[in-house]
Amino acid sequence: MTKSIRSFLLLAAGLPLLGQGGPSEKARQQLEYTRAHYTKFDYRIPMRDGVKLFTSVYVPKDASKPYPMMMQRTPYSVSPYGIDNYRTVLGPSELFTKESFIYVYQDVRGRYLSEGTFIDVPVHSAKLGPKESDESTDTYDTIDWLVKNIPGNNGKVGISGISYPGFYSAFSLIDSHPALKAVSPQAPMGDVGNGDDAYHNGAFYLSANFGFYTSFKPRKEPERPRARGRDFDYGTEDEYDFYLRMGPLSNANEKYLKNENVYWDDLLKHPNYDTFWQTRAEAPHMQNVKPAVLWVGGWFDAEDLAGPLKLFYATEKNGPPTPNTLIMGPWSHGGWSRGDDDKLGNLDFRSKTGEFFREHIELPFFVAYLKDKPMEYPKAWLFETGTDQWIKFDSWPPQNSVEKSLYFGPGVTLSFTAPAGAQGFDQYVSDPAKPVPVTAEIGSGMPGDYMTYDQRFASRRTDVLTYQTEPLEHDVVIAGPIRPTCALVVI
Ligand code: PG9
Repeated sequence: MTKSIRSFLLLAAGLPLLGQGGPSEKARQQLEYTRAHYTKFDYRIPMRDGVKLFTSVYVPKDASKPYPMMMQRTPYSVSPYGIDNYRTVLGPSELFTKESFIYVYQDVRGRYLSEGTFIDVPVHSAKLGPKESDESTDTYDTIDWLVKNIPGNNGKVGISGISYPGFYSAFSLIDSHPALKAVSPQAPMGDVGNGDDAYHNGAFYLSANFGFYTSFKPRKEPERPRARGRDFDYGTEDEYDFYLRMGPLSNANEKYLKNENVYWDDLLKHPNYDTFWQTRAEAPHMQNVKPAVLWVGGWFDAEDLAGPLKLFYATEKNGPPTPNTLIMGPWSHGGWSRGDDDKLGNLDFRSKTGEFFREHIELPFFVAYLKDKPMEYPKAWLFETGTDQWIKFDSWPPQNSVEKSLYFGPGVTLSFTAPAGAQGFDQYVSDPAKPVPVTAEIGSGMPGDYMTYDQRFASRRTDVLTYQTEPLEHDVVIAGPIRPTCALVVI
């Protein structure tokens, strides 16, 4: 698993990133606060098809008033397990822990202590029978049970999650429970076959997926997370060399995965955007969305940049006019959930963008819709890189934006003016024995900030085409969808 995904998953499971000497002093204080102000309960909540989902609930000890419930549904475990073991932070950030909600964490169907069978990137079926379930009905049934059984709740529920938990957050919007009032799908895996995680416009994300699926595997029966190292010896820390030695991807099973991971096998069985992937896209199901939605994504998110944008547009197009806001910041995958985020790789954004988001956007959103403290949100609230400023937009793309075309031209040029004369073409020889690296640095796994890297080391290769405009005579702001259209002919 890549470093960025591994540390992100630890955080997603509410575990402090341990330094060399164990929990930090800050994590110790957070844990002390959580224990002093909340009581933890564990439940196995029955779904309509009888499967029971393991759910941990943290209830404020101050029973003087009712509280809304904030929920996260995850395939990455709701560790730590056991009613005597507490998460250090409750909610999307430590600001929530002190704001006081009832916090709900659930192992999704088929993962860790929940019953049932896990389906990787499951499909939504609009034709479910009364006793048939999918992730939208599991969310509905869970909310229904919580509202009826958790003492001291105010009947309002919010859901938030990043990446896979973001996928489940978006799923909760389908035929949502009436108590679900506010949802923030963050870096949701909205279209895994085209733009998120597996394939980006046809390119397979090898390092990220091989690293992920070497540990994200089917389980045989409900189990707690097991401490695990690598299941096999890579034989090198040089990833470029490792994949060259692997040879064709079909060798991965024989050499390393031993046919134990159907999730990985599915990726290789579907290299094109076929019905397998089309039926897993969430955008077609963003219909008649009723809760308020805060879509969150990072401009430098190498895993799920497409998801928040595609699902925001779909929700906007399909209506009804529920509060539907897009937040995009200068962040890597999940970067907004921790740290100051004033820098990423070699870029300096000159302000603490993550802190700003958590304090002025994320927490107020849930307080507004779950604690009746209304707050007006713009249609889009985006961080413009370059000028390094947050800008609010009443519509997105902006009303004053002008659609422009950039054209490939002779001599690998790029221009806002269509080239004169007949259509041309460029060509290069791609040698599988010398593939193009994504970074000059050889690490282990896809570095989380690699989208900020200087790619000139690659653009000089004869098997890379780099199109360049003449020097720009004025600043250009790109605001809105970028739709590349070009014909790639492989001979
Ligand atoms: N979006 C991340 C991921 C999911 C599936 C495969 C690879 C990466 C994540 O949930 O961390």
